[in-house]
Amino acid sequence: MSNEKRLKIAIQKSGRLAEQSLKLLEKSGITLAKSRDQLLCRAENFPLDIFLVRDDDIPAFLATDVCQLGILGQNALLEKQALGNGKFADLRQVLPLGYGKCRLSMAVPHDFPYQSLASLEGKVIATSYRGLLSDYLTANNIKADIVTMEGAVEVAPRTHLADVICDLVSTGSTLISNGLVEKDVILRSEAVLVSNNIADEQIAALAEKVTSRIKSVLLAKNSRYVMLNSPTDSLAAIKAVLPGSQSPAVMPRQGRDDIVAVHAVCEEGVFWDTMEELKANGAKSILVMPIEKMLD
Ligand code: PRT
Ligand code: ZN
Repeated sequence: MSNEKRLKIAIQKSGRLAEQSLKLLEKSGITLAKSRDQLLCRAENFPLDIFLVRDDDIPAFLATDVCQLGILGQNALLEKQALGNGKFADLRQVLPLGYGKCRLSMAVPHDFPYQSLASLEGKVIATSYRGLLSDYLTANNIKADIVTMEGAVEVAPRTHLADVICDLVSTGSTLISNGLVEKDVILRSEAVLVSNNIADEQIAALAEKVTSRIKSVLLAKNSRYVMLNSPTDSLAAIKAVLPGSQSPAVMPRQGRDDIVAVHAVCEEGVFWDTMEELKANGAKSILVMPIEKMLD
């Protein structure tokens, strides 16, 4: 049997981050050998095992070195760190991943007389984020009672369990349908790649390789390859309009000295208004293409 060392990475088994986390690994060239119903899946083509677990358990998998990398919401990591008495202090956010975006916010009933955070003095606040909330209240010198709830936090004011709530919000529709209004944002969060302190050199090198591949996937996802023809005398204006492009390639067109071809990798979104601005500056035959892979 091979005694090759294997990196272990923990991702959410099912829930809001599960699909995208798995897709991100797959796009990074890591394919699973077994079904997703198991706790542990071996990657076929990379010395890596994937643990499919509840997001709340990922910090413990990392802190105990069962896994060296994990993907979870910043909110979940920071909450564990806030409550963990230093147990999770060594866990490091390596890379924001751009999905699972949400915010942890205070929300109050429509008829609650909210002027500022000070309006919460002496009130009862329901939340699943006791650690982050109590740090926030302490930092702002507010004394309030916290009621911890595992779910359905938004019903707490209606059932008189609490005066106000502190919960995750993404679209805001849950708050609206429960007659609540969003106030202070305590934290903005997204899914993040987290690492523990990796002592083993070989495992650290594998983690570095996976991280670098994920970075490349994210960069390619946000980037576009742009090709266009530019009048020679408006080249400077056109270069200035290309978003997030360092140094476009400029090539002569055979038999034409009035136009040049411009090829650029734009590391920001290329929207219709950018294309219209390019056109207004004289650009012709503008092509915008997705990039499949990119390695710096
Ligand atoms: O089973 P497991 O423990 O793994 O999953 P879970 O049920 O604890 O977590 P899950 O899958 O619901 O969320 C995982 C992560 O997704 C969270 O830790 C956040 O980082 C992120 N995320 C992004 C969200 C939301 N958006 C979100 N809207 N997590 C929860 N919500 C809930 C929120 O609590 C509220 O009940 O959605 C409701 C509000 O949504 P809107 O769209 O109506 O505002
Ligand atoms: Zn959870």
